[in-house]
Amino acid sequence: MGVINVTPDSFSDGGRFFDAETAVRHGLALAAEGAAFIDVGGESTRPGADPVGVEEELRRVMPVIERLTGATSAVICVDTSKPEVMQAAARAGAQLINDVRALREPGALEAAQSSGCAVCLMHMQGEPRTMQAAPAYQDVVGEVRGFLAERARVCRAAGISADRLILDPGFGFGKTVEHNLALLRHLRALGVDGLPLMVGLSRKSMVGKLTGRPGGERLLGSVVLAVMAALAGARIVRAHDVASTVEALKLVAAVRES
Ligand code: 8Y4
Repeated sequence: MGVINVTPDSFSDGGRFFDAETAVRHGLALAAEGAAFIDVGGESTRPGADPVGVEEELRRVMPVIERLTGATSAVICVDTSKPEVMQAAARAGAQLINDVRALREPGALEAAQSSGCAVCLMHMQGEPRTMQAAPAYQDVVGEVRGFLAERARVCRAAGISADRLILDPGFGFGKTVEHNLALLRHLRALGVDGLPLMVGLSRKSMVGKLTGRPGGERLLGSVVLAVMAALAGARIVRAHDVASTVEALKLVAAVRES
């Protein structure tokens, strides 16, 4: 899964002017590099980020989703927690909802169900603004697994069939490096009912903390973690550097399938 951000921190002018064409070109490039999914997100979920309103989020993502769905065979994924954005994106042709709040916002469960989209349910402790202040668990693997199992159960009870569900432990979302390492070490134990697992490790602070590399120099570390996650059973890898990640995962697949 390739990522295109349409949040102000990704615009050189600080977000006053948003160029949908540039984002669409980026999305098409990621598809050409081998991304099966393009994730389009208009709410920054970085640690410390402020919430964004529904009108602003629609203004950011919809022009990009509308143009991309007609222009690529990659599956378009909308990264949102808002029911209005889920519905609008689905009407424009998005087929996957990536919700870091796992459909816990009011109306989100019903919107996702009626959209017909598949859904990635992600674990997060707290909210983006404060989640990295003091992450704490008794048993991080057990608690993340329990949360994902419960959200999957709620989704199925709401009419979202198992073949529409993907689970994600949410690396970095209310987790210390030690928590992230425990989750990656025990990724297989996070499996619930055979549902596919997605991981996002690309460029995250964990890579920086373990290698000493700043944001722009985390490609090698990100690809190594992607390979380790794939070997541990991850089925979808969310990444910024699609060409390198796809190349690495081709090798993983070749070794495993021979
Ligand atoms: C540089 C750029 C450094 C971006 C860090 C980041 C996940 C996710 C994010 C994830 C799922 C991010 C929306 C964080 N991470 N969705 N979203 N799983 N499902 N940070 O791990 O990429 S945003």
